[in-house]
Amino acid sequence: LQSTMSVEVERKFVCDDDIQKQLEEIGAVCIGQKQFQDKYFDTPDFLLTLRDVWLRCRQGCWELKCATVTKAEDRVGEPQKAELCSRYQEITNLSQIQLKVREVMKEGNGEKKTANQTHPVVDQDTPKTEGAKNCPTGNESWLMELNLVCFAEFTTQRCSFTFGGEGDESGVRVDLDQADFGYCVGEIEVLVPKGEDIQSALRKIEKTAQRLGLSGDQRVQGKMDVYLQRYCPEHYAKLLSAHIL
Ligand code: V4E
Repeated sequence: LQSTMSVEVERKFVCDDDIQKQLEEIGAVCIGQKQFQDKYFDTPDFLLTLRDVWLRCRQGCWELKCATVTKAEDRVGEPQKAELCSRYQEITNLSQIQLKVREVMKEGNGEKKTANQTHPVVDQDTPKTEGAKNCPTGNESWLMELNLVCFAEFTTQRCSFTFGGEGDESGVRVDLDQADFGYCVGEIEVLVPKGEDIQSALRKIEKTAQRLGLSGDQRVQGKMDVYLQRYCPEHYAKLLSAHIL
């Protein structure tokens, strides 16, 4: 990621056995495979995830994903399309992550939040050296200070595809993920830089989904849904009743 602030718009899909062939048929090119380990953190009473805020350490780098709109707001306008796609603000600069986490925790402790936005996008300039700053030095005392503990840990094998040229699919990426606890899922995603057009990303994702022949009538579970359902049923139940998952 170049910027520490962008919005990830994505749609998950169930991948069948010939998905790789289908992707190649519509002009997708495999840009590589990788394996990464994710560790997700929250307070023991789930202060962050119950607010749709996801703190993780991926291969030693910190990332925070925050819902930019609530699920209810997402249904206004174009119901079918919006519901299938999720939008999360991504923050990768460690001090911005810590700031945001503290802010969310304060909200969780009874402070009022802004009426229309779940998590307003904070407009801060990105320090040019953010990559270096994010690499943990082994000093993770901020986690203890904020009472954050690891609640999920898994490894993913990912095969990524993109589309060349300037066409409808430019900027669209398709990831095929296989988690080590035995779950596979596909994602069509577009990363939208801070302040740029989300609608165009939604249209591109929709177009790619159509070309892959995906029907939009089922809710597809992400890796985290399946992980929590299997290994942390209490946490899972709480997120379900809060309509986070
Ligand atoms: C669980 C969750 C989030 C954490 C990240 O989940 P996801 O994007 O599925 O992981 P991954 O590995 O594909 O991350 P990437 O490499 O793309 O950055 S962010 C939001 N949620 C909640 C959530 C939801 N509301 N709905 C669905 C279908 N999945 C997850």
